[in-house]
Amino acid sequence: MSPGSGIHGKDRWHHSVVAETGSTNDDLLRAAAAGSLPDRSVLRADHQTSGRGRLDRRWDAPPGSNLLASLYLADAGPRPGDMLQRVGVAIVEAIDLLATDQRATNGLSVGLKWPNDVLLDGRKVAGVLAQRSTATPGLVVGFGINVAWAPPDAARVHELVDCTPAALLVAVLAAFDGLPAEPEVFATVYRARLLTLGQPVRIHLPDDITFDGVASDLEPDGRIVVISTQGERRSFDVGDVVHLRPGTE
Ligand code: BT5
Repeated sequence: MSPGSGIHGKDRWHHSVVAETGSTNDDLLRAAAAGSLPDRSVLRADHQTSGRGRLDRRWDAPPGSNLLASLYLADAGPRPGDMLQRVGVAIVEAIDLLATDQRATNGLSVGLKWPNDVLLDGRKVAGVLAQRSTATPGLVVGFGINVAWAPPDAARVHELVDCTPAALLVAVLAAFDGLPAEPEVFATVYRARLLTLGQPVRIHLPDDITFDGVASDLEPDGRIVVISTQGERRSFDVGDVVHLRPGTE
């Protein structure tokens, strides 16, 4: 199984920066459709006027304060979801590495909420959004990391370490390239960064149906296994889940 060009191709990233755009994901999808985008393109914006979250939600950040970037991977491999996991882990590792370098000592820890929200001190510090190019086999993976600003109840990297969005992007790309290519080895790394395992969760399914239990395992294909208090074991795909909430709700 090929893990995809984004992993094999340890050649350089094709890096662009813009002061303002609508959405870096939209820009790369458009360039990919026009056939003009090299593999491993990366676009960073100081400001997005219509930053996207999943399911048509918004991603907010005041101009110049946060890291807003997208990667284009021309061949994302047979399981594009793996790339989301890889970017999520790369963000966690980059923040961790900066904290180690700066000997950050306030004890705030960073990790992943399944499938790939990044949490700092239990609050969301980064979100990842993958979108397939309709015109090419490529995948655009965008990420927003709160560096100097966060909305209420979310976290900022500056609570832990001092860095600029540009420096953080370099650290994320280096961490991405340093991840193990072999899917089985990477799965171990992903699992080690996942805070959700062992947590009580509520799975929100369509039609207002919920399933409560403890997130106990991951299937080899990335689905999360939840065991209810009655002992019922079910696996959920990200596509089935409306919202997953670790905690006691
Ligand atoms: C995500 O969506 O977490 C994916 C966010 C991806 C954003 C990047 S920025 C670069 C690239 N270009 C884009 O246009 N998008 C990508 P989701 O899980 O749906 O989270 C969105 C929800 O998080 C919103 O409904 C808000 O409630 C909340 N939110 C908005 N801005 C936030 C922020 N800066 N920090 C934390 N939460 C935020």
